Amino acid sequence: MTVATHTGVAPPALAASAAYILRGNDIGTLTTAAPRLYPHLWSWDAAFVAIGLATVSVPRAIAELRTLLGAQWTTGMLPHIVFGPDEGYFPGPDVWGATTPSGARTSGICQPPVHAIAVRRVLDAGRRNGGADRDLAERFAAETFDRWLAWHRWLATARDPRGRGLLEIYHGWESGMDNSPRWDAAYAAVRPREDLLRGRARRDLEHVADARQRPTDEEYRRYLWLVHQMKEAGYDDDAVRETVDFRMTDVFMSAIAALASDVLAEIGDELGRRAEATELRALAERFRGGVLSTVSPDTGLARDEDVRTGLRLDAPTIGGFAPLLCGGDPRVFSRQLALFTGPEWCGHPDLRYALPPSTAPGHAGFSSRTYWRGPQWPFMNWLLYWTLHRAGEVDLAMSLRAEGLRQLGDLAFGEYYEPMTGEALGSAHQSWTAAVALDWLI
Ligand code: 2M8
Repeated sequence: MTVATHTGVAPPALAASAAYILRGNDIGTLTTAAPRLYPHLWSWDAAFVAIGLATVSVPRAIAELRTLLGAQWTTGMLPHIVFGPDEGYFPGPDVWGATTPSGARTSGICQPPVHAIAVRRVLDAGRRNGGADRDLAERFAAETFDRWLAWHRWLATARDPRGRGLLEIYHGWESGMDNSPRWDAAYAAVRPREDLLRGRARRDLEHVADARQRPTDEEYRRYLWLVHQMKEAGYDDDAVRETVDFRMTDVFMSAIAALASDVLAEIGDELGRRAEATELRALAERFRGGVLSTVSPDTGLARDEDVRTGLRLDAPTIGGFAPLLCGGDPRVFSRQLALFTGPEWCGHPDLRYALPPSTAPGHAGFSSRTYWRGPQWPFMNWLLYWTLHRAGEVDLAMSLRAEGLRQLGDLAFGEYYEPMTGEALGSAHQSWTAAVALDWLI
């Protein structure tokens, strides 16, 4: 289908540029999340990268996922960063101090479990292509199924110890929405040691045009403090849970766990793994129930909870749309659809493109140029597009695709976009941005 982009770039030119970006960020075994700002593999970025790569090379998409799996912890956790050789990121491997038995240098926390969606897309691409790609993709799914299952089981036990259907996170980085207003109240209670940034250079500020696009030093001190606490606890799941100063349930991550457990269950069925598929469907049900239990009758949005205080948090961010990902209650779903497309969100009259801002423009915590506090994120548009399409909301899904492609017509492949002007912000040539453009176009 032909979709005009805002600068009139033809779809083949956009697709070719996206493939060129991914090729440029490829250092062999991994695709860096971005060339300078993020010179390593990030867990959920890698899944979206594999989704994009699958359209042009099934073997290369599989290699990306294998690199991530090669760094899986013995507990089953997939770490949020797998470090490559570059020394230009802070906090790097020396700060984290985590090396797996296989020799991979990693961080000590996780990110949202979107990976089963990538396995699904790789399988679909392999089958579409046929021949060697089909064999490779089917072998890959069969060989790695137990590793993805171990990841989901780890989440269900280590991160949902009471079986509430709500995953706990111990760092805002685990949500992937680092400085979202979702976490403001919890971070306000984190009191870091003053000297934590002294003598250590934040490398991220070297790679953005304006420091206001990134978290503040005060926020970074808190981020580092939590890393310090987790390292002190030896990254032991039980010890971390009891000692860390940040302990939140994350509704968006829980909804992704529900969605991805269903997707992995479907793959399990195809592989003849019936018992595991049943187990995964039960997990999906549990997480769906957890997410729905948090929906505010007042706002219609799902809410995170501070486990240490029991308080539910009402910041109107994209995280509140978790039920759009996992479904489970038609009334909640249709209320969310109306809200999502309405004037407070995608239908806001000042938006350049009808795409979800990361924070509602009317909210006090909204900041149009600051990272997870307002900008629109292309990979997020893709995730919602894919999920809504799967749920039968084809018109809305196709409008997210069309608007998302128009936004990417500047060929900047920005990390995120100013919602009112459409300006690309953060890192240029961001891999997951290029990857979703490819999936949309090919
Ligand atoms: C951002 O997070 C990293 C820390 O993990 C950072 O700011 O240094 C987030 O947008 C996260 O969701 C993303 O996975 C990562 C790499 O793109 O960057």
